[in-house]
Amino acid sequence: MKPVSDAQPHAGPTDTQNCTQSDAAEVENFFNDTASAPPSLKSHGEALASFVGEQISVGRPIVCVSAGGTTVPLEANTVRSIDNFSTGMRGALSAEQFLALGYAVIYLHRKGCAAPYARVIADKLSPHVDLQLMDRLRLNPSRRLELTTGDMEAGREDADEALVGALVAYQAARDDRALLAVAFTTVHEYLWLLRLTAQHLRPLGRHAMAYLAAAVSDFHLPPAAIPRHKVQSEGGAAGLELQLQGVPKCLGALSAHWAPRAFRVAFKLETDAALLLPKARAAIARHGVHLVVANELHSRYRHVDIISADAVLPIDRDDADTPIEVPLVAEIAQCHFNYIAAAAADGGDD
Ligand code: PAZ
Repeated sequence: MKPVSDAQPHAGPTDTQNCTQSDAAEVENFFNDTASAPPSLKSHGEALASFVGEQISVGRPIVCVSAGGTTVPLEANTVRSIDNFSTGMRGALSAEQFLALGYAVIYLHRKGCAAPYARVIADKLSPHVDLQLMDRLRLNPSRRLELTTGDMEAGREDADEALVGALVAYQAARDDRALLAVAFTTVHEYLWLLRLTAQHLRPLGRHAMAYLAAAVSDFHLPPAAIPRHKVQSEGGAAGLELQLQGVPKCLGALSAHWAPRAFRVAFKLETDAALLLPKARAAIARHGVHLVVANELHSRYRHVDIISADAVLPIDRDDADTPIEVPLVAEIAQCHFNYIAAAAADGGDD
């Protein structure tokens, strides 16, 4: 069995053939309805263009880390939605590891979920601390943490080592222009922003990576089927029947069209451990990703398997003080490095 770090996507003759025709048609139909595009798409595009340009100019690899769960709104003026479980912690911890390894990170995350470095402050001070609020925190000369809001200063806290470390690391990443946050809530926003991000990564060729840990809804109400106003309950003893449809499978499009030379890592979560390996392998074959990180809900912070087309590498958390994302990201980055080196050795294209 080959080491997982020789990861190649399942044997399609070329990367660009890993998108089945029906998947491709569904994806195309979804993006043809531009009414479902988030209004922020243009500003995100500008931020991505400038961020990617800066990384290219300093020769830094970029990873898009997705994190958190997507929602399926049941109404356009949304009162109710169906949510996918994910705290975002996997993505937040992984993003920190990638930054420590010298990557630039696009953190494509569910608004309000755990975020790199902010997760430490959120855990110790207030669950509301996100990346935006991190910009308003500073350490005063007597090492107390201050929240500055315009002219006001509030919430002075004695900062322990973990808080100081998180704030300093965040500020270093920000000042180095190595971290860009892009937020979604609904599955439709996620799909548009994933495509936009992947398209911006395309010029990096093999020096880009997609590391997709977000928990993305499998079923949705297509944009055209979402009622405008709150669904009414009068006379509704019979309850509410919903006919959800499958969400377009975009991983294949990412592999085939959006960023075909990027290194692609998907995640697979199951609650029935017996399904993990077959479903992870099926994802490699169907979507042309290089690796799938397979995890079971309740053991996900203790054990994961990195699965390639012909190998399985178990990763365990063996030290209570070291999150599993440390060995996980180290292994994934090694696989990415091998992938870049393989092209270079072949006199490759990037
Ligand atoms: O976000 P979190 O730390 O609570 O959990 C991480 C995870 C289980 C969402 C992630 O490791 C994962 O498997 N994401 C893909 C989920 C899916 O199969 O859609």
